[in-house]
Amino acid sequence: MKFTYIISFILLNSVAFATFTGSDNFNDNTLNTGIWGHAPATDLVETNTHLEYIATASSNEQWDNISWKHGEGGSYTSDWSVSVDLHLSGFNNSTWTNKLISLKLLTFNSADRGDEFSIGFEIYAEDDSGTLERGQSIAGMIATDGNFENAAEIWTNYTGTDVTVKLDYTASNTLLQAYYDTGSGFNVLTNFDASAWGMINSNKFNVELSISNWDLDITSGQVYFDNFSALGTNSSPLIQVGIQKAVEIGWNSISGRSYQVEYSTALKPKNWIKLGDLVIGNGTTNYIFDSIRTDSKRFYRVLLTD
Ligand SMILES: [Ca+2]
Ligand SMILES: [Ca+2]
Repeated sequence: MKFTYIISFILLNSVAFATFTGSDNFNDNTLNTGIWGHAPATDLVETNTHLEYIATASSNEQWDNISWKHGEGGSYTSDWSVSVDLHLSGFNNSTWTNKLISLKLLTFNSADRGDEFSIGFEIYAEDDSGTLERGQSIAGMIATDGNFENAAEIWTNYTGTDVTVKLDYTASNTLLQAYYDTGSGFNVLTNFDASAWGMINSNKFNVELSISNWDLDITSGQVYFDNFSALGTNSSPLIQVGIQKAVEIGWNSISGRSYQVEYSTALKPKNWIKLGDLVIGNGTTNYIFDSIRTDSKRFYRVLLTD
């Protein structure tokens, strides 16, 4: 039996796949643009170990957001859950007219921004058809067609500064639920059977952290997100594409003879592992490729088997 050693040492780069699950505690004060889409997000800044919103008042409603890039790996065919801490402090709306600050965690159809399901924390004084309404509340909203004027909204008054909110989906009964926790455990605020949505079998939804500000100066420490978490699996039909390092093994061959390539992670292993099937010699040089995946190095040998 004749064999040849071809020895390779290869260092691997990390390989990125789309996964739904992940988290961010915003503690290193640099927004991770690998996991967050950041447009426009000019007023959302990762600082003081939070994702802070800092802005100057404007009579136009100001809006900003970041989106969880891995969100599009999720679908309504598998369970998932997303949560984040919301903070709102240092405001007094007793003298306000037409001012609002709102933080939201939301999911929506990435194709048309419809089919929105959200939960947020807001303080406001809004002129609603001639009546000035003031309040501070945790609010859940379902806007099935993207029409917020006709959205179903459920809220609960809350005057504290911090709340954890969560959106949760169970595929078996297509149930979306919005939860909040003000320190004594999660309560369901609202829920919705998503089976009415045309996107139920698609993979395309976004997860977003969003801010609305109407005419308020916001200084550091007043408004922030923290401790984002996403749990879930990618839908099975999703095609994943990744770039892997590979090695090409080549050897001089005799036409018609059979060769077996084997590999190992050690130079003198107890057992070599077959790499693919027998290769028939072409009379010049045969080549095969091996994607080495997670091994930092591999050794190869080629056996003439007949
Ligand atoms: Ca943090
Ligand atoms: Ca960061």
